Amino acid sequence: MHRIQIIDSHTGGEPTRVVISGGPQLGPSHVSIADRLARFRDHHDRFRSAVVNEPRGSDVLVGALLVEPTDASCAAGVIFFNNVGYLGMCGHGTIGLIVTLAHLGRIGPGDHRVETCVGIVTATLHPDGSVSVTNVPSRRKARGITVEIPGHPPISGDVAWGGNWFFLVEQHPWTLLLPNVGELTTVTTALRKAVNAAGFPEVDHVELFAPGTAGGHSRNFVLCPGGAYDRSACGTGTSAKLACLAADGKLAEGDPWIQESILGSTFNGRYRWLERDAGIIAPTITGTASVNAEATLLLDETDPFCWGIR
Ligand code: PYC
Repeated sequence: MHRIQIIDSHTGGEPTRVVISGGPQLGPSHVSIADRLARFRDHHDRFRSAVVNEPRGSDVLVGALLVEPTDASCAAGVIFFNNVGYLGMCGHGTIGLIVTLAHLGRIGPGDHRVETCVGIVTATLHPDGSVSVTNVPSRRKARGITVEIPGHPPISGDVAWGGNWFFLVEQHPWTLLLPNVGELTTVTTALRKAVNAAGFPEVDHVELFAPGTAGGHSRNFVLCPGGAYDRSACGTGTSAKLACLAADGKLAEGDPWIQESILGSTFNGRYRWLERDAGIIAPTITGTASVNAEATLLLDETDPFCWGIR
């Protein structure tokens, strides 16, 4: 029987499962996190499925494997994963990870550097328990890309990086309300396929926007790579949004941007310029997470679904 110790939390409704112990051996701490992710993917992918997929998890769960950082100034290294693969960065997951490490008594209020496979982020645990994540440098790659999906008018959006790749759509005919998630999932899946075919194969998240309804500047619906929608406002998606707002001159450096999720939970965003001419920003996303389970997963090879339903 293999045992995996986990702590679950949610950030604005979006769950994170941090693997505390029992994970695969991915190599020594001088090996880059990106290379350890490759080893995870190539040799231990069934572990990913066992942790986040049914019957122990669900399509919406994001896993966070704690690993030794290569950079000694970091409090932790982390590899994020989901129902279908691996994530470069994860904003809600980093907030969940920091709250989990605080829950374990491993960190206290203050700044903590966290090494991900796409770079080091800085997470500040505030005395009130909220967390601000200064994400990897973010930027818009392409503006006003128009695609067509069957049965709908042409849709234009921007392609941007916020630790993951997004297609961000402001103008569209859909209503961003929870009862519509079925339709929203269908159209954003079609949009992703269309934008991939239009020369942006890297895009794996799609983000629709509408005016805020709970006091925020905007509400979003975010399709994640495995087909689930983000219950939170999506930290990397909000970073990509800030990069677009900055590039368009619609939000000044340091000004607040409140991004609502489809549930109405919020992230507070702001940015500072890193390279104004190149449109590169350092986004900071603030949110809260709640720990809701401490558990041990049991992997019994005689269980026909030991490695998850794939
Ligand atoms: O918060 O960055 C995020 C995120 C990505 C996928 C799910 N959540």
